Amino acid sequence: MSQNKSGVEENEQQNISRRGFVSNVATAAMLPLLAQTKVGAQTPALQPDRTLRPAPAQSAAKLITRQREPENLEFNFATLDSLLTPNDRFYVRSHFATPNLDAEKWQLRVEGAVERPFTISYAELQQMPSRKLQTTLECAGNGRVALVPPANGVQWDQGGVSTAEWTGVSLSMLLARAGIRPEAVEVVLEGADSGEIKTTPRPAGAIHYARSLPLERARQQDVILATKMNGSDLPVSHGFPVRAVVPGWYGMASVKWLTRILVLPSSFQGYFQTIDYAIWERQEGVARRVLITSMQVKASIARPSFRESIRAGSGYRIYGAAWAGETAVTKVEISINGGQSWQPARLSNLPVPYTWRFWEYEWRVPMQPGRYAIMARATDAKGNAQSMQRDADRENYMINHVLPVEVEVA
Ligand SMILES: Nc1nc2c(c(=O)[nH]1)N[C@H]1C(S)=C(S)[C@@H](COP(=O)(O)O)O[C@H]1N2
Ligand SMILES: [Mo]
Repeated sequence: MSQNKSGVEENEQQNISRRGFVSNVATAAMLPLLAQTKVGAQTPALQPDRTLRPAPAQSAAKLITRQREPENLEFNFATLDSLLTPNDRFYVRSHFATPNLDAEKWQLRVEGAVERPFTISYAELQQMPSRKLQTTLECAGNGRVALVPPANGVQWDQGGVSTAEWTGVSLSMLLARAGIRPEAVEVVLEGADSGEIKTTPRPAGAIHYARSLPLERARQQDVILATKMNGSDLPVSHGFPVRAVVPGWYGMASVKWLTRILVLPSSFQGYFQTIDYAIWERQEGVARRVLITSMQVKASIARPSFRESIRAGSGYRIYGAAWAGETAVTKVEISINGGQSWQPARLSNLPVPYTWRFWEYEWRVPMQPGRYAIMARATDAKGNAQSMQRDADRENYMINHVLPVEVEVA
């Protein structure tokens, strides 16, 4: 692990090489997710903590660089210790160079299939009534490093996910002010960032980052245009001065550096809507392209970390977080034998809508030395449990099948 100028850990190579680690458990094709740092003896107790905490100064808490340009930084999931991820530990996922916007000059244009198109300034937006919303954001490519064979895209380990409290104005207020015309069906959110796509198929020139929401979803009060993250102005990397937050959906819907809202009378066929951030789905035997929306139920293990050495006969606390997008996590189960049998984990904080829940499990570590495959599997309120198998039609997105973390008991 080397340090670059900004002090961030560089271990992409290490992760990629670990992909080849052969596991002899039931899910051999799925690679253990790799934690960067051993949590060690002074593991902080998981607090049912809804308050904000100052970012700890330890280097272990720093973001992991996956890509420098554009900026793609991963939350160090092994350091999970609070419900809200401090801003300087929150993962960053950007497709183009980070735009440096001046809040004084920033303007948001609302136009398209509306009665009264208008432009609003930052100061004006700040004067509107705002709401606070806590939500877990997960990149749809989170966990991709585990896919075999390797999938295209940023090689996220477990940390393409974080949670924050956002403050902002409901998108619905701006839509109401503009007056939605009857033919409107979707609302496109466009960012100020732009660039060229490097993989085919692709448009010939530069495009902006843009995603749409069905009108129905766009009108829900909990879709907000956030100006604050965990009580501070949005950091530049997270969309300063204004970003959308679409709770319960994968991160791609929460458009950063928002500068335009375009109401459409038809479904949006943008690049990040149909080519990227879309998967295949089979219905009645027909495979069709489906856009990615709601986060799927998932439990991730923060402790132990990959290949951690654990003392035989000891008591060991396995823990992590689980989330389920627009619905609630109802159950997390643990297996220490590669999925042959499962025990319930304890859900350790009260459920907060759209927000991950901590879980923990006291493991009485066997006397028998050897390699153990630890798994966590979550179930949501709709009865969906995490699959044991990867659905290949999802290509490089929506990675929520059960992944083992292998440890050495010695
Ligand atoms: N304008 C813009 N918005 C964007 C993106 C982007 O590249 N440009 N990336 C999206 C993706 S894929 C994710 S996962 C989230 C990440 O938000 P974060 O960087 O604040 O964690 O932002 C989304 N919004
Ligand atoms: Mo993402």
